[in-house]
Amino acid sequence: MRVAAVDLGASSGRVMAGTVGPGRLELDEVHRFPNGPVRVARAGGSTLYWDILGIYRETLAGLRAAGDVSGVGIDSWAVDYGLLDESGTLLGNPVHYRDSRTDGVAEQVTKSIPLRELFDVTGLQQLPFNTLYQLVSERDRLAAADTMLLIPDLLNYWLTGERGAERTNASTTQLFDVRSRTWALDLAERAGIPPRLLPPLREPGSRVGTIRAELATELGLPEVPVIAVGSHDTASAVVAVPAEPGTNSAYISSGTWSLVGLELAEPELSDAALAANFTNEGGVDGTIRFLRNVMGLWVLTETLRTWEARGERVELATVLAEAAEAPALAAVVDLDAPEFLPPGDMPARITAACRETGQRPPETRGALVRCIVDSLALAYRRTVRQAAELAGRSVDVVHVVGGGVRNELLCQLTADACGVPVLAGPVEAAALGNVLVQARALGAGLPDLAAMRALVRETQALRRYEPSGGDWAAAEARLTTGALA
Ligand code: LFR
Repeated sequence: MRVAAVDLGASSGRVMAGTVGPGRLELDEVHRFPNGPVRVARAGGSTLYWDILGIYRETLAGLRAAGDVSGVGIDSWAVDYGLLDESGTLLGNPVHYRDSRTDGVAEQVTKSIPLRELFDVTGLQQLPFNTLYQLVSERDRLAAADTMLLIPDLLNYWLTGERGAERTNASTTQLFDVRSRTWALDLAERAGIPPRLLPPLREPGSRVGTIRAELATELGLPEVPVIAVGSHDTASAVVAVPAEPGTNSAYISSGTWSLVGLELAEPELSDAALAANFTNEGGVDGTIRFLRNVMGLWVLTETLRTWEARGERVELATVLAEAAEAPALAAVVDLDAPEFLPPGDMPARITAACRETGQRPPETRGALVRCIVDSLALAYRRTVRQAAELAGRSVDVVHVVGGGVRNELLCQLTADACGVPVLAGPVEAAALGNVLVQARALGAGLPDLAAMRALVRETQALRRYEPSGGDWAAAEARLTTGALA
């Protein structure tokens, strides 16, 4: 069986043709395109947008390139959305979650809806860009809107004409009740968000509709079903984590963000989970993705962008090789600090963070990249340990999936920092999870997550990294005590 998986990341989008059969799971990348924020001026400032029409155009180009398939599924980053009026017309261009429109909004909302209550209902971590806060930031404009569609749901609407909200992505909005698995309509109302904006929910694996006939004729696309996969990219990536049943494993979905956590059967809503800012996002087959967002490779790619903007030509492979030679744990920073969220001059921010904690800032490019990679591994260590403790589990192996798998230095340092083996792979976990859920929906067997993961283990290249030491506890202490390196 052959299906098309559209996997949209914050820095690139790709369309994969996936082939599934007994002992067979293959991806063929038929189209890849850059994605990223577009800053546009307005009175008194600027707004950071997504180029949503460009994304749609490239999605169509990819589907055309995929040729003959039996199904289509779309996953993307979470939380962002487009608003439609009653006629289905897009009202304004979707805003990027790194835009500053949500500055201070969470603080304002939690004055009237206490954080403990918000967490109790939604199970969600506090991120300034949660859909709830984005909608509140544009509350005055919502009167004109009839429906809010998250990015994959919006593209699905353009492909099929059907409106709805796929559940795993809906669970990231902070408007979704984690226990009843329905929209938290009461909470929406109290936050001033019209409940009519929240469309009917659909389960991953259900059928959204069929590619519209005009599109099929105009573009030569097959008139095939569009399947609601785990449309949150992290939900799809977790489907393809090749965990063995019965093992104590944690996962890190490592891309622009690093999503670090465990798969649970029930949400973990304790005060301690709230204090540690963990989230309970909805997974495929009713699982809970108990995890925390760690800033991720964003800081590294933004660093390269800063250097390139200054006219310095920098190759990722070269600076990573320099970083591998640079002294270990010479300086570490807390990558979860809010100053690393917006686009900008990361080297300057890292230098400032080192000075604030009394550490000597890195002086070469290799040392700066080493500081980022060491700091990421340190954040993984802290988060894996917290997740295990909060869920009352032990962790014997850490699975790393996503683009970060290619970063061998990071994988080794993750094993060192966490003190357990790392199993790295697959790289294209989100696309594989997308393909697997479609294949099941279209009748390819694969009854449950265990069967899907067994197929991933059987067919995908995985690499094991053994822990080799390092004084990570001392490095961790430096983030707070500011002792000189
Ligand atoms: C990863 C991801 C994260 C989400 C962030 C913003 O691509 O989907 O899970 O918190 O992007 O949407």
